[in-house]
Amino acid sequence: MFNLGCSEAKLASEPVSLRVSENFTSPLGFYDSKPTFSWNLPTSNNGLQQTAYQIVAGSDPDLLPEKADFWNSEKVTSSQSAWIKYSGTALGSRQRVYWQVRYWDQEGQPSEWSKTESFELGLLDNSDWSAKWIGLPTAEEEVTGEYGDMVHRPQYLRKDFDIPSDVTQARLYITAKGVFDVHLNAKDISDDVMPPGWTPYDERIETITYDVTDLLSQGPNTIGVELAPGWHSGRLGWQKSNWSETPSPKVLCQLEMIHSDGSKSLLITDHSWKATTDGPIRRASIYDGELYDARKELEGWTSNGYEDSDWSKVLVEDIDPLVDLQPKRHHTVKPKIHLEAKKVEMTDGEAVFDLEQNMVGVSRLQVPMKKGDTLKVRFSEMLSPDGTFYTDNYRSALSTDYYIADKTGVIDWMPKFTFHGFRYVALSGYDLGKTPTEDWVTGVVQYSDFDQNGSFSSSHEKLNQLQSNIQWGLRGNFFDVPTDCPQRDERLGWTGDAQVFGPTSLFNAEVYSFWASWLQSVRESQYKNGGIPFVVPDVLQNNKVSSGWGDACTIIPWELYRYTGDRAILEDNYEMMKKWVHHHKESTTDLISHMNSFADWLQPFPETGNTRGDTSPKLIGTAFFGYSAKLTALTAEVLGREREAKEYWDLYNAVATAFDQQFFNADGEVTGVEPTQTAYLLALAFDLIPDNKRAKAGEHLVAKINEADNHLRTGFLGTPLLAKVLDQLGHPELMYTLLFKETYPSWFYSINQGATTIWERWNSYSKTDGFNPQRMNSLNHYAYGAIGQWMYERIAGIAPIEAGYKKIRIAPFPHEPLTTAKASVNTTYGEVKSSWQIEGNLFVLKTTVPQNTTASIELPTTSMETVMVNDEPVKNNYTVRGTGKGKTLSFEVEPGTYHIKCQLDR
Ligand code: RAM
Repeated sequence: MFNLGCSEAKLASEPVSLRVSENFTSPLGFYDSKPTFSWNLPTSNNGLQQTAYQIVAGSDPDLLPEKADFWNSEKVTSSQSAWIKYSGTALGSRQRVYWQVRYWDQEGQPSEWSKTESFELGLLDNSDWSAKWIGLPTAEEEVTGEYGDMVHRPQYLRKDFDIPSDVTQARLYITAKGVFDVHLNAKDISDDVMPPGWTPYDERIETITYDVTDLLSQGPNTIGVELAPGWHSGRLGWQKSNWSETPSPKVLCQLEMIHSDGSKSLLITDHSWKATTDGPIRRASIYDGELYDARKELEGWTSNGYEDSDWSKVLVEDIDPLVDLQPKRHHTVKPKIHLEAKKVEMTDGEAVFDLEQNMVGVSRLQVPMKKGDTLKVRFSEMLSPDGTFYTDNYRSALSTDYYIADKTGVIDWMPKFTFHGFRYVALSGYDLGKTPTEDWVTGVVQYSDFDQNGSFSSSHEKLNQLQSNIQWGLRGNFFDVPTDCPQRDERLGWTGDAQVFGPTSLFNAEVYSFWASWLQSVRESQYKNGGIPFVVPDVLQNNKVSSGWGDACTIIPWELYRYTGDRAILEDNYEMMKKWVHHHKESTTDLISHMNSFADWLQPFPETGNTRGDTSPKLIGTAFFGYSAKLTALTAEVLGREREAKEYWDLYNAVATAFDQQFFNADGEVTGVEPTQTAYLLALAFDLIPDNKRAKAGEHLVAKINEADNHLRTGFLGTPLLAKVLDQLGHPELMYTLLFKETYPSWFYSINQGATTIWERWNSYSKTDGFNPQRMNSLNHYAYGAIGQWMYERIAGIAPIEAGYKKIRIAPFPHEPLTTAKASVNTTYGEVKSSWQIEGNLFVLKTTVPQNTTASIELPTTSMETVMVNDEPVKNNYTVRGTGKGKTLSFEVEPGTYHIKCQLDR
């Protein structure tokens, strides 16, 4: 075992958890030819700190570490164990790179070398592709969908080919204008859902790489691709749009093989492929569902020798040099969780299955049917009080699947090229001779393939339900892009929703690459004048912007940096941030904004009765202008651009002055516009009024909240700021009051009405009044889940002080009605844990601080003499930072696990 005190030549344990770029582990078809390297120091309770590191990288594992042919960083004196930039030989497409790392500890002792990790690049350039786009001209078929719009019939494309000699390595590079599923020799080669996913297709289409070495053999082989419209050629954006005019879906693939004699061969999509639309998937639409006709199954079509003489020749299209083909830079959507139906009941002739959880994905159906019958599968997020399906909130999305049986017996089917948001599934058309049982329906939960990153729980059942609802909101709306909702005729990448939920998502899930990827889409979608569209990818194409929404382009990069410590995310997005701030400026008169705004969207009890709430759009626009300027200044500082940093600080200060003069009086009160909770929250959260007014403005805010009988009156923009501001004002207990409110509007209100996800509106449904009459009423909308950040940061008490948690704040704030709370977060340096409970008048905290960091622990006491750390009084090795900052006592600790007890002052 590693022993710090020991100065023998025994090497320290090796680094673990080796990652490249945005936390990828041994990626294949990797996008980043200039990756960064990260690792963790081994877990042990010994205050381990890194003082230096060395990285080696090479083309062959046998060359490591001594003869690394790509890069040897040599010993670098640095405590940085994450985001180290590769600076070796330039790497090209297909290159496989092996790497190792070691570190020196605080005694100057080197560690063992880590295990060897690797990554393999995908096809980085359009010029790497010999393949051509192929497909059938499905637009010409003029098929009408259920919704009455023209749809592209799904296609089946195939090719038999011969492999002359043994294959030692094979990679399939593939993508589509549309969505696909690919088979080799009768095997479905992956469980990816609707790859390649959704990017601004006019700018960039992502490509996927599969290792198919084991699926090929010498002799005859066959490849088959199913292709459907997906986001590329399907209807989007809640209207009967002109998307039917989009070009027919196409596929592009290139199979590259290396043979045992060292030779290489290639199979590409070209004119020699055959295709048909006469297969079982008759229709597939994201909004409207899928129709599968089993009578049309093409038995054996992905096996060699299938008779395809009546299939059509494909049309061939060259690769467009203006559209970048780039390896997918985050994880594909996968089936992640399987939910059993818990109940089944008959309602109006349909068998209604209840999964007891609102979810996103598809249903797997194992249902008895009679030959020739059509199974109709309807979905709903909630039942009306009379037990019937509530589908008004799907609006025009038909969200219905059909299956036509080819024989009598139990089918086993789930659709491929659609997804639904639902808790209930209604079946009709099954074999009426059979009694429905729960095992007929399984909910297959699909989302971008990320791992859980944190956990939170407490002694309070409803708070735990809220945490569960937040996590389900996250699973439901991370379907390749961040969406506002997953069920109605929308499911779009609304920028405002994304910026409010970003931080909470990072606590709960490993979504760094997800966000970094989406930000690339945001950059690609930025208008020439610097504007950021409402939604990304920008299917609305209306050239409009909204304050608080477009600011996603400054807020998300900054938050990603704060939580990861990776400067690259700032480098990548800095130009976009600057252009957006410029656009803000262009939308002002004397620095007061007149930018359009969705404003405090869906604020409860709006005076005006509209969805945009009562807070002045001018105040909101000016506040976000100032905030975006500030984040750009901070970014410029991190990037070492001092002149620009000054420029943006000056701008921020000027905007703050204008804001203060325009909207606040000398008494720290909002004037001239509606003095809403959100008006105060924005001023305080974004630091837009002078210090000497903050306390007064804070009092006005608290008075506003008191006036509302301690209820929030905030919508999308104000709600995420409540906790931070009340905490800064020294009123975290008021945040507890708001959070534990049971009555409307509050988080628990929806839970009391039966919510299993976060809702779009504080009152999307109530037991007394039923559903909100508005059809824009998603029951799976993550925005109000933004409170999750505070649950981690202050209830459990885990937050970064320095970017990436290099320095950590452990500052739990215990308060009634909680008696315990606990959380863990997997950070850049390893897992941080905090778990507390109240025992009589004692506060008991157990916390783990990962290696190569330090933490400041803040305890809810001022009686230093009562503090015991690992059964010893706070002394010597602990630095006490003052005996009572507010009501806390803080001291710094090195990595390790600490059991702490103290007298609770509250
Ligand atoms: C609706 C949704 C979405 C919101 C926009 C402004 O489409 O509620 O979440 O961002 O409006």
